[in-house]
Amino acid sequence: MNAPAKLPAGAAGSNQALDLALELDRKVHWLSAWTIHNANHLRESRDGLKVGGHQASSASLATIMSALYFSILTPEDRVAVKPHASPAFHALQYLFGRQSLDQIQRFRAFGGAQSYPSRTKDKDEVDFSTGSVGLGVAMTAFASIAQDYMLAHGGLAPEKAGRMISLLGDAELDEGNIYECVIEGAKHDLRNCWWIVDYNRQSLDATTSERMFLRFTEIFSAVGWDVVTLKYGRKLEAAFAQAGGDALQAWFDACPNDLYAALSFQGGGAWRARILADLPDDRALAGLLKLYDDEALADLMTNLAGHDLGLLLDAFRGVRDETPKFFIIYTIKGFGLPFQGHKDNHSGLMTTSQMETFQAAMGVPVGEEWARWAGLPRAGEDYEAFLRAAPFAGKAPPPTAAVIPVPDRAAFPAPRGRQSTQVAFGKILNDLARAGGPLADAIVTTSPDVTVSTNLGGWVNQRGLFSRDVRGDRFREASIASPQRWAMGPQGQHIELGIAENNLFLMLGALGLCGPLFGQRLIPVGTLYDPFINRGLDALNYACYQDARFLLVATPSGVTLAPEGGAHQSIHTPLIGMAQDKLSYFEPAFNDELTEIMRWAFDHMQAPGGGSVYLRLSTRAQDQPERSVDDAWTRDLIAGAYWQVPPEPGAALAVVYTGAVAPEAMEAFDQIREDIPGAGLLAVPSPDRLHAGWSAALRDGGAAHVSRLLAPLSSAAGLVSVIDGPPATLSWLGGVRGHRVAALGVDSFGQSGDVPALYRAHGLDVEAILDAAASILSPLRAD
Ligand SMILES: Cc1ncc(C[n+]2csc(CCOP(=O)(O)OP(=O)(O)O)c2C)c(N)n1
Ligand SMILES: [Mg+2]
Repeated sequence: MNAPAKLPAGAAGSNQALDLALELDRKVHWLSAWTIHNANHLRESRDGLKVGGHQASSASLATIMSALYFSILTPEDRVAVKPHASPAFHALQYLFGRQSLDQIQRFRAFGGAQSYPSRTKDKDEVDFSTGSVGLGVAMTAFASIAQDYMLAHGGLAPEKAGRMISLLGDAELDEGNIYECVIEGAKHDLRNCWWIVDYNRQSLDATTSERMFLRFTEIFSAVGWDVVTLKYGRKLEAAFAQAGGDALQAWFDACPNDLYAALSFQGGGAWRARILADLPDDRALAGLLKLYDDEALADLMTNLAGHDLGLLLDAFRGVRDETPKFFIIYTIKGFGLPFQGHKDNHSGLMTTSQMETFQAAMGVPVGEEWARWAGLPRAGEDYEAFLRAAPFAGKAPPPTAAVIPVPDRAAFPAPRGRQSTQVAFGKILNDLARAGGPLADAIVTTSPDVTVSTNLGGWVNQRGLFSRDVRGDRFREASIASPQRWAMGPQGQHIELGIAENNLFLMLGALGLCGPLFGQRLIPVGTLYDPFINRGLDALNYACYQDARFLLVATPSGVTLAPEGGAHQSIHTPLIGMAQDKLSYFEPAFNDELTEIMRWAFDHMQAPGGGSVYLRLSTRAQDQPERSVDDAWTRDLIAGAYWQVPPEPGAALAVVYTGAVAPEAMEAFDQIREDIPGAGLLAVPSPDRLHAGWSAALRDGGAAHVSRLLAPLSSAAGLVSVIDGPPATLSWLGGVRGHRVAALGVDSFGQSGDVPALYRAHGLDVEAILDAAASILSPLRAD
């Protein structure tokens, strides 16, 4: 194993600020490596598992981060940090006094600094969570669009706008979501967005494909980005300018990724031997190499731009315009560490003896490993003063956004008459738009090319589409009849996306963070086709993970969308809705349920311990019940269920239903009551909330809503549950009080048909419910 390579040292002849930054950059390298070492080798382990952390990935990006945090970032800039450079991020925050020693000493421990930067779990201020590669990158572009929306709507003063910056690994560029995002960015005139690629040409498994930088340049230029490639450090540039330098540069540029990485690892004489073997007859080159001893040559050949702080500062300072910037910055993975360049270094950890060598090379006194300024050439006050003067030091804590009042029940009437929940949703938004007020003004809708078919048309007609520039509706101008007005402008309140559901969730994520990011809330409402939640599932999870708040309206759902057939029938989304943290899933059957759920959702999206809400709606028209709505009923509804027809004490059966199958459940129930007069009919508009309440009661004690609801039934009673979704959505009800359950639902898909045919085929019709009731009550049942 070779000795640690040189890290940037205080450069003689440069100005004092640069020297200070260079000295502190060494600390960032040191602390990130030490934090990981401490977690793996020094902290007590109770389970014997490897803790992990990425010393090589942190070392690769550390100097780029130092350049940004020490000098470039303004208080308004927001950054998504490459997930596995989290130790470098926390080291920087620690130097700035924004992170505690306790947190970094407990890196990856319960309650300590998180493995990957986390908005919600980390104690220092993380702007955007990262972890699932590619998503944090795209998030910055959508945050930029969200920022433009805020600017255009007066929610953010122009001087408070910043740049949205992603620091990404080069392997993140393999994620398809990046390209979906840049296409959307081009449509929305993306600006003030920087993506800075840590171009170490290594992924997790090995070194990566040759010369991709040419392709990246073409791709990003094509979508309107400025591509800035920073390859050589200044020492290399100086060497290339000397006699023999041209040949050295040509060799350098032609050197394959894996060879370059291997030589970086081998160091010492390996560089010289290889270059001379490749170019044996070039005397000028041989002369140039002679000027360097082996250590100096290794230092020279690994002098890439990403490890040259002064060069990075000049490049970042040189940016003067708003055009999105794509920086390709060459780096070496594990720079300065004994496994630099080794293809297997992604999860590599320095051994204790390697760490001792590294510590000595870094000049950190033994016993003072955590001390901020120990081993640095100047007094601590000098560094403190330098950091205090950095623009980033002026970053204020996340603002608290004012709560937007939600109209009361009287101002929020349920649409009347036979119709589907999808149509009713469109009417409710339309009514809100027409009535106006703070809630309507705060709502921003977005949809991936299904705006019209998810019934947002009325809303859009009134509130318009968002665009930074004004664009007329040509069809309207030409007096061509269309129910849709499609004019765009800065005041528009609908963001139309192309068909990429992943982008929808990232857009909702960004819009749903406007409160904490910019100090003023939006109420984002996104619509899509229910089956295509799967397409953007990781981005949905990512948006929830960082506690973005939004209303997701998915429609049409289930096999009830009968004639559309298999590809559009979503059968398992209820289980997604139940399993997803920070997302409450509702599937109302009637409009009075829908309006109360929406009123609650708009509050819940703003509540400190709240979350996002997912409405699984249907295109099936339903007759609406005539009933009055009061607070007690709404409480039950929001807790997940209410008795539509309460059972008599000791009843032997209840029919339980969710969503669009309400008519079948009700008709079957009417027939069942002729035989079992005391039976009950339980409406479950939110299996998710009902189950969550049950889990919470098991955990915290107390009676669960569901337990109270089921209490009147006989302990020997049967439950027949029915949903246009997986039977498991409701079958757990049997576990609450030990009732037997016959759970009806959909467990196969793919067949077109009409509703009667499909409900028959899947066992959701009246006959199936009656059969299930008969079977569960039969004394001949095997159990
Ligand atoms: C969506 C997703 N897939 C896989 C992983 C596992 N993973 C973590 S880092 C990584 C490769 C990172 O390479 P790169 O982005 O080049 O970062 P480097 O460490 O080289 O700087 C992978 C595959 C992940 N975090 N997210
Ligand atoms: Mg990489």
